Formats: sequence, structure tokens, C-alpha cells
Amino acid sequence: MTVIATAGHVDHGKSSLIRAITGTDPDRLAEEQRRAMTIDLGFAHCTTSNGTVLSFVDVPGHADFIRTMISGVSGVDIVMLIIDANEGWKPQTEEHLGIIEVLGISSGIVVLTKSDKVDAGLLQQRQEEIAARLSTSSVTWHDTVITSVVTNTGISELITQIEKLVAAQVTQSQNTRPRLFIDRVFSMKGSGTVVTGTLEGGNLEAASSLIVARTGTAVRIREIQTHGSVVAVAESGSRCAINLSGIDANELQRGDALVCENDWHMSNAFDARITVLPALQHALTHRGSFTLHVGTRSQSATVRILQSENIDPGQPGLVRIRFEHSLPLVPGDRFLLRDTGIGATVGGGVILDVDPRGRVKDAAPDGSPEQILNNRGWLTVDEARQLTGKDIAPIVGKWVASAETLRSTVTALEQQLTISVSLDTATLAAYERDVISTIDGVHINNGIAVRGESDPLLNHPYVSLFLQAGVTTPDADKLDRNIIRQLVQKKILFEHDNIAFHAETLSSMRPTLEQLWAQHPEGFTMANLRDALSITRKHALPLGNCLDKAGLTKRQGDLRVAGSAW
Ligand SMILES: Nc1nc2c(ncn2[C@@H]2O[C@H](COP(=O)(O)OP(=O)(O)OP(=O)(O)O)[C@@H](O)[C@H]2O)c(=O)[nH]1
Ligand SMILES: [Mg+2]
Repeated sequence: MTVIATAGHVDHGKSSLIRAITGTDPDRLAEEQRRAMTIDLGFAHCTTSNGTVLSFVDVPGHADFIRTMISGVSGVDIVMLIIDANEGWKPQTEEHLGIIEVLGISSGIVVLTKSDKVDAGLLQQRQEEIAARLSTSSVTWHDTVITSVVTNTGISELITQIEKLVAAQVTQSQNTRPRLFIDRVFSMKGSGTVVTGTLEGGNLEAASSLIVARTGTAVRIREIQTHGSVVAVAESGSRCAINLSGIDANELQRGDALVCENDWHMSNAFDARITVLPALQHALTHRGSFTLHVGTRSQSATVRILQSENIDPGQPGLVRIRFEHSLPLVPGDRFLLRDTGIGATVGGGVILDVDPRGRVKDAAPDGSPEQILNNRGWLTVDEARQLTGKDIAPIVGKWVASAETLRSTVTALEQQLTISVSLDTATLAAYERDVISTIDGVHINNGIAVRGESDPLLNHPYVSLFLQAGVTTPDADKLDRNIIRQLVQKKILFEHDNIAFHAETLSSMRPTLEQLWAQHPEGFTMANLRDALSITRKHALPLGNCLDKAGLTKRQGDLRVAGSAW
């Protein structure tokens, strides 16, 4: 479904036009009626004679409400730039145009209103002025429509024009990760908390669970309405009102986003490509106080310029922006930056990296999934989707990585296997465990990886005997010495005083060791170890020595401190 927003200077006839098209006055507040101006966002919809549903967001034109205006146009598909034929181009016409452009809205119609107040000559002059102003605009502007709500001129022509644009919109049939930036919150007697917003990224079903991105609070959808009717499923792109349970209206605010748990990366910073508006009087530097607008959220932010000291008006550049309230973001999202001090829009653009890690001076984001993967090493399929917004096929197990990362991991593992003959896979990172099993000629038995021909020794019953015995192992002197010696040589067993432990038993003691050092930061004694594991002295002493041999601990007098492999 397509959402159409108004834009333009105060009093130029935006709300009157929405009323003429839909029959609904978008100015619903008493204060708006009294002051005869739009203060908050207004919403109205209608179904045209050919069955097209038109869904409008009406924004305020007054300069004081620019934040509200930005939240209204963010995420819409089509904009109507409304200009009073009598007054012509005004400051907020200019400012709103800049906002529309940096937010990346691609399609627009200019509407020249109040034609009943001007003669043909002035109308002609206005059209020429507007054409000149829009000649370098990045928005595709369709034929200008001349209207008057007093004489009912041009309204049906405008509706036909909008129908055509709506039909031409490519509906992105993605149904993956719904996100709803809230633009209104209220409490309704009997049903409780209701939020409204334009749904994006995927469909939402009644009874689903969601979380509030800013606070992590879990909520449940009680009922969904689109355009006044209850629906089982709200489609991506539609305006919807959602009745929520599990939260009070006063715990939510405009700008909050509702998403499914674990679906999105929550950002407090991003790297982005920004275009500084040509109208800005000075270059953009990190100095100044800034307000960041993303979705319907506005909040203060700090700015760092990447690869340069400043960005001149009219020029593109790269920035890193940090902010306090977490937002569910993905590369490709649009943002807008305002200078709070001078009250002007600085510019805006496209988010490239929602989880920038490197230092500002080294960052060179390009927004490609390849670069994001390369910068981040190994990611699970879910993490990769959160960071890139794309479903990327795993390369090994559930893991996603660039070919380069895979190569360097394989090389590192091969090196380790060359140095130490066998490798206890319990000591490896989860992705390394999956990678090592894919390396040609590597065999894994009972958690021990070896290179070369599969070693029959690894299948020897002693291996599982010791593995299962844990810390209370059988006396090695009652077993075949020769086998034990070979297993010790291969570092599958560690032995002291005829008591041997499987390598995995030793590495599985990491949590116990961590606890012991938490209680005895200066180092623990054999008595401490014995008590922690409830084992006898007979096993505790050799265990301590074997932990030393495996490098997990190191002896210092009577105490054990962390070893080189810790
Ligand atoms: N003569 C004439 N007056 C109009 C026309 N359209 C709107 N008006 C008048 O212009 C004034 C402002 O109209 P609104 O529709 O409230 O303007 P707006 O752009 O929504 O204003 P804000 O939301 O406050 O920015 C009202 O007094 C309207 O009656 C028109 O076509 N002809
Ligand atoms: Mg209005």
C-alpha cells in the first residue's frame, strides 16, 4: 500500500486539499481548529472510483513544527509539494523540498492551490518559477496540478494523477522483518494502548509478540486496524493502528519502533553517506549541536566526519553519527540531520553500516554486504541478516563469512595442527569447530582433531573411557601403558603420577577455574580445587599438574594462577 504525504509552507492549503480529496479533515485537534493551522500529523484515507486506496499523511507547514513534519514524511512513497498560487515559493517550501530530497522520496506532484485567488498571468509566472526551482531536484516531479477547493477546480485531475503514481509504485513483496515507527500513541477507553504508524519491512499479524526497540519491553498485538477496519494481517507499506497489551500508553512515545525480538540490530551509532544541503551557509564539521531524525524518532546526536575535516554545502561525504536511544536500523535506511543551534537542516542521506567498529580515521564504509562481512569476520546467519539486511547463505554450518575470512581461518587452523599434531576442538571458537571439520584430511574423534590419515588410536576404547570418567579417572597403571603413553604423546590425555585426564575434561574445567580465581584472586590451592570438585586428594594433585601441563594453570609456590593457554 502506498502512503502519500503533504509538504509545503504554512497556510498554503495542504489540509484543505486532503479534506477535498478524502472528505476527512486531517486537523482533528481542538487547538488546530481554534488556531486554523496544523500542529500535529493528520491522517486520512479514501477509496477512489477505480478502487484505489489512497492513504495520506498531512504535515504541519509552520517552521516551529519541522520535527513533526520530518516524522510525517519519513517512510512515505509519494509527496505532494503544495504551493499557494498567490504567495508562491516560500521558506518552508524550500526547507521541505530539501527534507524530501535527503530522505530519498523519489516521486512527487506539485500542487498549485488557491487558483481562485489569482489570474492566468500570475499562474503562468508561478509555474515558471517552480519549474526553475525544481530543475535540479533529485525527486521525479510529475505534471503540476492547479487546484482550488473553493471552486472545486483540479481535484479530480489530482486524484487521477495520484492514482497513476500509486499504480506505478513497485510493491516490494518482502515479508521478512516488520518494523513500525510509531507516529501516534493514545489510550482508548476499553481497549487500552493504541499506536499508529506506517508499517514497513514485513507484514504483522494479530496476536504476535513484539518488542519496543528503545526499552526492550515485550508487547502483544491485541488488534490491528488499517483504515478503520479490523484486519488479521497488516501488510507492509500500510498505515495501521495497533492495539497493544502489556504496556501503558505513557511508556511509549512518537519515535519508538516496534519490531520482532532478535530480528534487528539495535544501533547507537552508524556510518553513513550524507549530502550537505547547498543552502547551508557553512561547511559541516563535528562542531555544533545536532538532531538526528530516523523514522519518526528525533534525538540529539554527535557527528564525526570520516576521511576529511569537513563537508562543503552541496557536497557528499561520509560521517559517523552517535546517539543515545537505540534504533533498529539496517543499511539503506535514510536519515536527516539538523543543526539544533541554527535551526536548519544540514543534510541527510543513506546509512551504510549500523554497527561501525573500526576507528573513525580508518573507516571507509561503502554499504555493501561484502564489506560488512569482511569487517566483522564470522557471523551467524541471523547476525549477518541483521547487519546487512540480506539473507546470506551460510558458508559453513550456520556461519557466514567472506571467502577471505574463511581462507585465513583455515590457514590458522592448519598451522595449529602442524604445530601440535592434534587439536582439542573444545578450545576452539564455535565457528572454528565447524570449519575444522571441513578441512581436507582432518579427522575428528571424541573432540580431538588430527591431520593426516585417521589415527586408529583415536578410536581406542580408552579415549571414550577417559572422556566419560571426567575428573575421577581409572588408575592408569591398571591399563595398557603403551596405549596410555601414545595417547599422552598425542595430547589426547594428560598424565601425572599414573593418573590421566582427557584433554576435553581439562578444558571443560574453565568455568570452575574462573570461579576459583574469583574467590581466590591471588591463586587457589590444591585443597581449594579438591573442595570445589568434591574429589579426593589422590585425583586433585595430578589434576592440578595436568592443568599446568595443558597451560590452563601455572604453579606459583603452593598456588595456581592462570597459565599461558587460559
Ligand atoms: N481561496 C482559497 N482559500 C483556500 C484554498 N485552500 C485553502 N484555503 C484557505 O487557506 C487557509 C489555510 O488552509 P489550510 O488547508 O489550513 O493550510 P495548511 O497548508 O494545511 O496550513 P498548515 O497546516 O498550518 O501549514 C484556510 O483559511 C483555507 O480556507 C483555496 O483553494 N482557495
Ligand atoms: Mg494543515
